Amino acid sequence: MIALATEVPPGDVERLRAQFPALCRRVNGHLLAYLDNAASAQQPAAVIDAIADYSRNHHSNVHRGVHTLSQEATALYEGARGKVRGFINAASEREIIFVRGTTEAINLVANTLGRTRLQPGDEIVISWLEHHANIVPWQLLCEQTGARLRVVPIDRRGVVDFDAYRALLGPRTKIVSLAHVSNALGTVLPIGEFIAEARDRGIATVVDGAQAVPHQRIDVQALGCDFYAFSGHKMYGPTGIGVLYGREAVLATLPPWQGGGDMILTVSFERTTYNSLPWRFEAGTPNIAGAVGLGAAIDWLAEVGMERIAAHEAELLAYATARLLTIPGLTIIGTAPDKASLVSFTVDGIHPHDLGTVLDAEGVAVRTGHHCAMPVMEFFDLPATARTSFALYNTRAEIEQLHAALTRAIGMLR
Ligand code: 7TS
Repeated sequence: MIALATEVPPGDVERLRAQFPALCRRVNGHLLAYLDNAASAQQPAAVIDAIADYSRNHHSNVHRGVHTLSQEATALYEGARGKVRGFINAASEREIIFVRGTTEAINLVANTLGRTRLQPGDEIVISWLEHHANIVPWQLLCEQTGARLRVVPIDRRGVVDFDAYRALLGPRTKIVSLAHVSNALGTVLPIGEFIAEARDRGIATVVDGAQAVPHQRIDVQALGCDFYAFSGHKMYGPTGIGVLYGREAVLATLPPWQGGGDMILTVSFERTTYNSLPWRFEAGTPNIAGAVGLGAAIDWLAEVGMERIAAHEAELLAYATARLLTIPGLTIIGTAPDKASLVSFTVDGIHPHDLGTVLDAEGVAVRTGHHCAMPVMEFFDLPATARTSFALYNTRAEIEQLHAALTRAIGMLR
């Protein structure tokens, strides 16, 4: 259990909540209980204002103009890169590539590292609990190269089998790509141990950190991974911006992916030379406003403190788990000992979509469906689950609102 001293006092949460305009909304006549944070978290005023300030006062294209606005936009964009570097403790800003999100980050790795390193018969190892973003790019790569996808099994709790993982690693394994935290089950992988096993064998490592970055401090150097991917919109920033961290020694050996402006040094019809890191992987005008918003989210998170966030969310997870288990017929899917602050569940005899619809009528926002993790649903022999996922601003009162709404929904739908 979490020591009381590290929990965020209730007054603190109220002060944090007041900074999120969307949390003050009413939905269908009820106070909004926003419990779909694993999909996208809400944005604090500091993020919204930073984007508005950029758009009002500094908007221009980056890396091109000598004029003042272009220089300001460039400084803001590159300043955001510096903030990301510090946030995940990368060794250099050359290792921080701005992308659209986790999905694009993984596709970038598959299309550069994957396409140049894989031979027919080589193997890529993922796990059973991956989001589709960490499955489909590798399947496409397998089709293109003749490589083979190998999948590490999970158990009934949703824990990835470490021994089976070790047994799968062999001379043909070229890439390991694993979620740090499962979006469908909440399982937290001891990712450092998984990475170490692969690194010892000279295998490239990719981590899908989409669900980890908002909840715990990430140190990519301590983890020792080659790549780490995440999305701005799950960490209180805007959509359309995300990050691929790549270890410089690996990135420097990769060919470009997309071609166009910004990623070149010189172009002629005979020969094009490419820009240095990280711009070599950022073709075209980037999402400048998005990067500014992400930078503001990082500043804001640093002010709140990742340890404080982790403690508060662990407390919410324990409380929600206990409260949900009092509901007859409710089963929690995903019971790993180390879980992030989300709970997937089913209720006997009721389809999750029907539950979600009735909960929405009560102002409670949860996710229902396969969560872009269809193999997980297949493993548990379910079409879908309902999922409540918590952020730093959620409260016990909202969990009570969920509990009451669920109880009413079950009475209505049974
Ligand atoms: N990986 C994981 C573990 C995720 O949870 C998600 C998004 C992605 C990758 C893809 O991120 P994107 O920003 O590129 O879309 N997960 C969810 C979810 O759980 N509900 O909606 C999106």
